[in-house]
Amino acid sequence: LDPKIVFDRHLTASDRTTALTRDVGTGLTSNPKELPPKWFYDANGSMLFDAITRLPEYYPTRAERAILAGHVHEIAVMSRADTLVELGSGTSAKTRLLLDALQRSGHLRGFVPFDVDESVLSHAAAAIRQEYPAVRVHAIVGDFERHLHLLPDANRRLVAFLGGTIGNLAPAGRHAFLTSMRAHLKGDDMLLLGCDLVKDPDRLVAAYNDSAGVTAAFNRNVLSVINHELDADFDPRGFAHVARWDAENSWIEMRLRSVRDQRVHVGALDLSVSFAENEQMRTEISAKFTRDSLAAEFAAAGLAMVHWWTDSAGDFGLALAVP
Ligand code: AVJ
Repeated sequence: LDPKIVFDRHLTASDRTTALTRDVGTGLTSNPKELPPKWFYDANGSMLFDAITRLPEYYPTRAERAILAGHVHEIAVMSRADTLVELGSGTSAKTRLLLDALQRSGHLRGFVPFDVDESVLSHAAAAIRQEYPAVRVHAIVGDFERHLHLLPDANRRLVAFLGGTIGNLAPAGRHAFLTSMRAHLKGDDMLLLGCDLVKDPDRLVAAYNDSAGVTAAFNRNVLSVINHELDADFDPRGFAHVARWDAENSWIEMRLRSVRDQRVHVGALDLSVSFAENEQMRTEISAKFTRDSLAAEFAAAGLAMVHWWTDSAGDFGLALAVP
């Protein structure tokens, strides 16, 4: 075993099953039914999301990468971080830009990737170890809504929360997350947060309803996760992908629409639920921001936005904040 990789599991397989069981039990017995987006990400879901990031319609990943490519040096100089923490790190594709810049600025010692999916995390941790032999990797399998207190300490940390994942949380959840983030940042730590911006609804909807159907497969993957992990019998083909813009809440909503009357049994819960034809179940919200709306949410959590960048089209925003 590589002594320079530490692997912490704050979400063991059994915690994961407990949390999934609770979310599915609650979500399938609510009216309307609902499932939280974190359960998209088993090994197949992480792979499908990775494919989404390369779709022509899905601009956020490319826009955020362009911002990082143009400004990582500034970010590295301002943060002077010795440790990069990445929440929801996935395959850590954009991380390399940050790691390179921090390494060039001369302080970098550690990388802390943090993700709910152990499979994607262990691959990313090993790859980063190989590419950055001088960097210690401390990988954490955890839930950023519950486990921020378990982040390892360092002299100066740059906590990156990229990709717009903050948009998966509703306003109350964002406030709780940012408040908890604020509570765990020390004086010299900084938060680097990426968020998708409000824009023409047609482009937003297209980004979540691509013509190749990859997002539809990603959406249905939550049903396969429940089938495998909770012994359920969802027929994924019995559900159609729906993506709609909710202007009032400023978020994209993904849903699964039952194409017929059907019953589903969840073995692990000994639960049977019925879906009416055309009944819709929400599976994700992806909130969209403006600079001002994000700055206000930071301020309400005791964080100050000290820098703001967008890509040239103004599609995506990257904020640097301090406690
Ligand atoms: C990984 C949460 C940033 O909301 O855009 C992509 C997930 N869902 N397509 C997003 C997602 C559908 C993505 N985040």
